[in-house]
Amino acid sequence: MSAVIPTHNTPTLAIPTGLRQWIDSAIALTTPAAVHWCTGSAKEAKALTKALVEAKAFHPLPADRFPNSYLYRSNPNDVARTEHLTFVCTEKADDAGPNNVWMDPVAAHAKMDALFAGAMAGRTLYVVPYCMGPIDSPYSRCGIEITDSAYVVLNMRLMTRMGTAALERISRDPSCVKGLHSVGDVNPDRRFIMHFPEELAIKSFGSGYGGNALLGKKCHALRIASWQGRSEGWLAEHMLLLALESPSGETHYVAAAFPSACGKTNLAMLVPPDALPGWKVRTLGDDIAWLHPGPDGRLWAINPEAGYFGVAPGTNAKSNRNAFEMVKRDTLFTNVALTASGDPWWEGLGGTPSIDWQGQPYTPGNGPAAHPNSRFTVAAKNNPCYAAESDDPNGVPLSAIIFGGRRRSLAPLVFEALDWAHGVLIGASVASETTAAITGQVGVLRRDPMAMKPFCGYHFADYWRHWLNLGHTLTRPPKIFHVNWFRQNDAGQFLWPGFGDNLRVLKWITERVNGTAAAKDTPIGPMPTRAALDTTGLTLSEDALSELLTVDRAGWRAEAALLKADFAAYGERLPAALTHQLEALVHRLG
Ligand code: OXD
Ligand code: MN
Repeated sequence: MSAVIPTHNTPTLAIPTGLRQWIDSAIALTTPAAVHWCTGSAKEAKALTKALVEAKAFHPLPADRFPNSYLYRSNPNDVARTEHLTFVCTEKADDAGPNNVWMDPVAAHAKMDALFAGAMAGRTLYVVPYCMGPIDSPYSRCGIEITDSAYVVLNMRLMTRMGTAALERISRDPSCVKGLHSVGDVNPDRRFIMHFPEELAIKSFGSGYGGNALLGKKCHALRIASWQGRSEGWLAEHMLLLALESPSGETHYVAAAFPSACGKTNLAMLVPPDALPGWKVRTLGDDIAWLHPGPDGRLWAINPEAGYFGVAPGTNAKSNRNAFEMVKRDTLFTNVALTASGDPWWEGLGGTPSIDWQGQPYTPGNGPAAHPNSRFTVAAKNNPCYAAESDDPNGVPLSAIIFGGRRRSLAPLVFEALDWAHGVLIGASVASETTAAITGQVGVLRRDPMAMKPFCGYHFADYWRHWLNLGHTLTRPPKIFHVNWFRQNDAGQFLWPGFGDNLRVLKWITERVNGTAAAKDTPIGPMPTRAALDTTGLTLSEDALSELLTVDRAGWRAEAALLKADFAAYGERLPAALTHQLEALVHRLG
């Protein structure tokens, strides 16, 4: 380490040489005023928080109602993931695939190193060791993020197993992901998020926004990990993970993939309706799951994260009672509004805002008071329905995988895949109307295979092949389903109540796994008979129910034609088995 750099706390642990050299060269390049190795301790978090409050970057919330909680306002130009500035830099452009924006790795390094040169002058460089997954799990993977943002450090502390325990693991196993991040001058013209999967490396410059800056999350646990998973025989997926316990005490583990802001966090923390007593949902994860074939022929899952970076708007005691409770302490809020008494506020909460997300007096004419992509960051253990299995090094065996999207028409409430390969087609067909989690137009239908369009670190055709191959290794694969909570009638009203009532669909799914629920065969896959879907205590018109459980053959034929055109973009790499699945669907549709 350069002698001129004051170091707060060099660790005593032996850091593998390659990593030490990488850290030294990052310090030499970015020329920080100080270097701090993060331990993850409460004392450290307190000191960083205090400094952010003093710098007016953190706004303390009323300590009696929101103890140890703070509001952070990001630069208004930096409020969401920026997919057009997110690159996958593989040696061969083809390996990144048409689903990614590609840049040559040599050019990308040169571009990024020029931006990073001197970028941390006058700032502290934080070395943030983290572990994705339980520290003692063979399925976990580590990383080190170098950042000049104390906000990032505090978020990483909530979102990952961060600090000394992770560094100890890294000192034993140096194969960790190297992430270099600087907020730079938060200039969108100088903002790039580059991934180098072949080097297990990330460089992110010019953004402090979660998905761009908390490198353990989308960058590592999805883009780089999906690449790692392919070479090592596992899957990194954009999936929530939940435990569903029936009144008889039987537990099924379910993973579910939905595009951003389709209610993953709400489903992961679902509160069962009063009409279905005895059912319980516990949360293992709300965003990412890593899936491994187990020695017993089942598919096992861990959640690599340790916290939630959830969308605040729409969260309330009805939509998500658990989230509503858990953010009342130890929470970092980003870009929410404030009430007159200084409490955090967002659309859907009730009451009135006083100060908007940019810190200005709220004027209704100026748009929403909280940014539509405003967030809360909170440790998973704050969740009243946290599943203790989240810390099991072996993970949990999956009974079912669910795919879903936000679609006002066509996709019925729920249908089942005929087998694993058909399930891969269903996953590859996921489409959803866009929301505020990314920059760009809201409400446009886009194809988002496996909800991984923004997150798969390699060519989608190779990814589907990997899914298909992995299925062959499973003798007891999970059943695969597709759901849609967002069907609307001609008047634009939702047909299905959603939220806690989604348990009714989960119940049918686990009963299908047990072989006890009835289904009718349809060209797109088995669907519940009316009697098999438990509607006890639900006020739902017969018309709504029949619309939710009907297959519009003409609409599906048009969908299959669109899908064929979308798949054509993946060229010759497209696995034949997937094409056969699509042909079989067209045949069944008649
Ligand atoms: C997220 C996203 O932030 O998917 O989880 O955009
Ligand atoms: Mn997500």
